[in-house]
Amino acid sequence: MSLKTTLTISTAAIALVGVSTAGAYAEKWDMPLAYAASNYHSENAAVFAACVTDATGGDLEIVTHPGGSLYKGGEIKRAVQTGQAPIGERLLSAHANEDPLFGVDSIPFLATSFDDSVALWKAASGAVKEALAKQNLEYVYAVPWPPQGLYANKEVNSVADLSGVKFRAYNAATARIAELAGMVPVQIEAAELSQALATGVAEAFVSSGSTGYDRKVWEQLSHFYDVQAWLPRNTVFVNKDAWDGLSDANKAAISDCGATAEAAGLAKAKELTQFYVDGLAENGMVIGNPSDALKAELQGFGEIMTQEWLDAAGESGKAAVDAFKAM
Ligand code: PCA
Repeated sequence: MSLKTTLTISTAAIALVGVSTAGAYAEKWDMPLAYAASNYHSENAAVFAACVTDATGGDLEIVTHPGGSLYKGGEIKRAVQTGQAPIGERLLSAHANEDPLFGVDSIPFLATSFDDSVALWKAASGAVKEALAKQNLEYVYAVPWPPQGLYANKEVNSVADLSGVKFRAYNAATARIAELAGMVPVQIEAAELSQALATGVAEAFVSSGSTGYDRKVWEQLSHFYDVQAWLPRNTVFVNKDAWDGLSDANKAAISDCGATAEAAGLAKAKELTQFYVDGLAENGMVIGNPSDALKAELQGFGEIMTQEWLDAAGESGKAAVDAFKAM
């Protein structure tokens, strides 16, 4: 018997043992993630996956695939809707063109702190869950990114300084800001951001300190303005058919581990916000607050975009925003 055959047989034997100890219906779920393995969202998802695997005694094993390695960010939601992947994590606001409710967390200057982000989610998540259900998706948990600021390769004192700049957008809201500011939007996933900056495809963007830090954008860009414009979320969802096929115990494991992950992810985001901004500064970037002029102009865009969003989102959108404002 050749060495290769021996190895193949013993691997098969190990696999069989694995199946028999994990129970007759043991399942393995691959979970695509768009962001880097070292990012706190991805680390939190790995803890969530281990939590489910443990809580089900291995009956349902979840394995994360960070960095867009299984599906790229832009493909993850469709992959889960169609059952190609049973579970996944996605920046839901990137799909606001499908349903404006998915963009409730990216309305400029509506909810600009962690506390407001939590309150907005309390007010809006019911409607978002319903919108997901209409697309064959079961909501599990969502975790915010730190507040969004402006990255540029030069000093920016007003919107006029941004005219004609190539701007990396990650959703419809960021593309709309680019349009309002006379910039040229280009949709790029975080995984491709460093390359886009290095090749001059993009020269500026809006994101958190987290993504600037992960992508080492100090290699191309010089300024970060801590605008604190909104806190978008990554959301984890399960294919509805896969969900319906689970035992009650396994559903409970996902829900419980999801609730834990939502709280732990939020705490991590808060804890790391300053660390990321400090990291940008330590690597030579100029960190500042936006000038009064820039802030006022961006807030003007926020007013326009809030109205546009309310018009598009209809009754349930308005109810969510009203409930948030009343909190
Ligand atoms: N990082 C993600 C979305 C929001 C954020 O802070 C990104 O830039 O893709």
